Amino acid sequence: MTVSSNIFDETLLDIYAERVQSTLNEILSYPPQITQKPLFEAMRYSAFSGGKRVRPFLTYEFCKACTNDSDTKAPDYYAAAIEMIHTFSLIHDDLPAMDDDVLRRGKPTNHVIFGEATAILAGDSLITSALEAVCNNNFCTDTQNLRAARLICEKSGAFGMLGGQQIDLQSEGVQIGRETLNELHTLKTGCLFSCACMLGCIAANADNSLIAAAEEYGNCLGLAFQIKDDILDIEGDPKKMGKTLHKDDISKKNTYPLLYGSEQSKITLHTLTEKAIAALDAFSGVKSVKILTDYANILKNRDK
Ligand code: GRG
Repeated sequence: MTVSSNIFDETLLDIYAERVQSTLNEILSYPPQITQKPLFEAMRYSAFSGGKRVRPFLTYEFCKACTNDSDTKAPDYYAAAIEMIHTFSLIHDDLPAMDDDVLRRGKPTNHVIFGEATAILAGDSLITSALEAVCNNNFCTDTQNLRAARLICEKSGAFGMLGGQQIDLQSEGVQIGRETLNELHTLKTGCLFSCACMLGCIAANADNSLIAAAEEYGNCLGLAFQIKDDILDIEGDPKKMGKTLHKDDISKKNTYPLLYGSEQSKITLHTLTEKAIAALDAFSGVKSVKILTDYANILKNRDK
């Protein structure tokens, strides 16, 4: 499907969502008679339960910003892989041992439907399948695939998203300073965002200066996204959000609005969005980068 517009229009979101949907469908396919069928059903349940597909969007758009080619299939498996890692994190985050949530995207969480043990395995299998897909990307070279796989491990592992989750657990009910709060959210949320952006550049075989700019954009956007999420946890509409709200306050989580108030958090959200947009200067002269500018503002103003 061709994506030719350089002005943001909502259909772009649908086009990329469809593209990642179809790649996920291929990666998560299984023979009908397979004995471990519930595992595949659990993986597919969360992969197709109505996520916004923010991270794949970033992978596709950064690839386009580097190549100006919206039809290349190079980013397809990378975009699906980052969405699978994101899906794993949601399944595990909802488990009784973590946030113990029964609702996600307006539907029962994975463990509520499939049981805790299968939900754990579904999350684990999404990680291994994501990395396998990256290695099997025939539209990139082995060198690109190795770089992509290593990046996903770094950004989602103990020095990345999982490290952020650990800091979050350790900090519950404890007063933390701004530096630790930034570290927590940069790792927990920013890392997958920056990874998604960088994967698009890797798919395009872009040079390191563009990959570094994509990382900066992703880190700022991810942090902004988390602050917005925490504001929505207080001020949002539970129907639109599709999850239980006000849990941060109840479980004494360290969030920007709870530590610094809603107004100050909105200022920080705006500043970070502008900082993300400024990182796009590295792509000067690239027409399609306007979409990434607009997208940063769309995420800032989202209501779900
Ligand atoms: C592996 C247990 C474990 C945790 C890792 C990422 C994470 C830490 C936990 C997931 C829950 C969470 C609050 C993450 C912060 C980032 C965030 C706001 C995720 C929600 O992302 P959206 O809005 O989700 O893109 P959809 O539903 O649209 O896919």
